[in-house]
Amino acid sequence: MHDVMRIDIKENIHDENDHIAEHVKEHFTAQGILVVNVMGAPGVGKTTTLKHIFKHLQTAKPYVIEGDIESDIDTRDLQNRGIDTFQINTFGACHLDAPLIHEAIHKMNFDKEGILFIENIGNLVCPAEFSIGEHVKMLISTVTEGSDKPYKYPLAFEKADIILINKCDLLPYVDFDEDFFMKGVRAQNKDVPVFKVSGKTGEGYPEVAAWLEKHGLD
Ligand SMILES: Nc1nc2c(ncn2[C@@H]2O[C@H](COP(=O)(O)OP(=O)(O)O)[C@@H](O)[C@H]2O)c(=O)[nH]1
Ligand SMILES: [Mg+2]
Repeated sequence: MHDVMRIDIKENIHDENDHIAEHVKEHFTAQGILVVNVMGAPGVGKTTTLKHIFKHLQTAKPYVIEGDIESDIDTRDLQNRGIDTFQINTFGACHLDAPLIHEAIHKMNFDKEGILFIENIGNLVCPAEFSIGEHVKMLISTVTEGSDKPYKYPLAFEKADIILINKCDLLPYVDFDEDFFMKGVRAQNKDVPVFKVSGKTGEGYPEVAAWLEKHGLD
């Protein structure tokens, strides 16, 4: 009988990813660029949020990497607004990883200090597992998704450095139990700041932009 050696592939993949992520982060820290990993389910308002935040940045220049399985709809929209945006299509993969970002940044031009927003693939599971060189993980949840999401997707809420509750303009029309939601958030993440925002009315975004501009590169 042959000896069988077990290899934990998942662990090896994460080690390699984390190594490259650390390199990417150091690269951006040296350039004075804060990297924000924007995560959330499809349609929670990730792109809408970016457009609002850009209006309120006082000094930081915004850059964007758009992660999508297919299409460049968001990238064209942002480029038409004058934002330096680079498209990554994963053609099936459910999250971005550090090697993809490493490859992308060598094709981009960062001429000024600022903030690089990386809109991850719309998904509440896989993106939370992979670092991509970010300083900040920004998780967007919505009142329309239901208040049980912190209980069902705990890792995303545990890892978040900032959480936005979006679509607050729809609160009168949905049964969103904010106390239950916040109890679930706090069970995973005691101190994470939570901002209530609306992509429809624009409320809450000045505070989010100010929080990001104050964030250090550590
Ligand atoms: N009512 C309402 N609709 C929103 C809000 N934010 C985004 N949307 C809409 O939700 C849809 C998805 O938004 P988008 O930014 O493309 O989401 P993404 O897939 O997470 O990037 C669009 O039709 C937006 O206009 C909000 O705060 N309130
Ligand atoms: Mg989008």
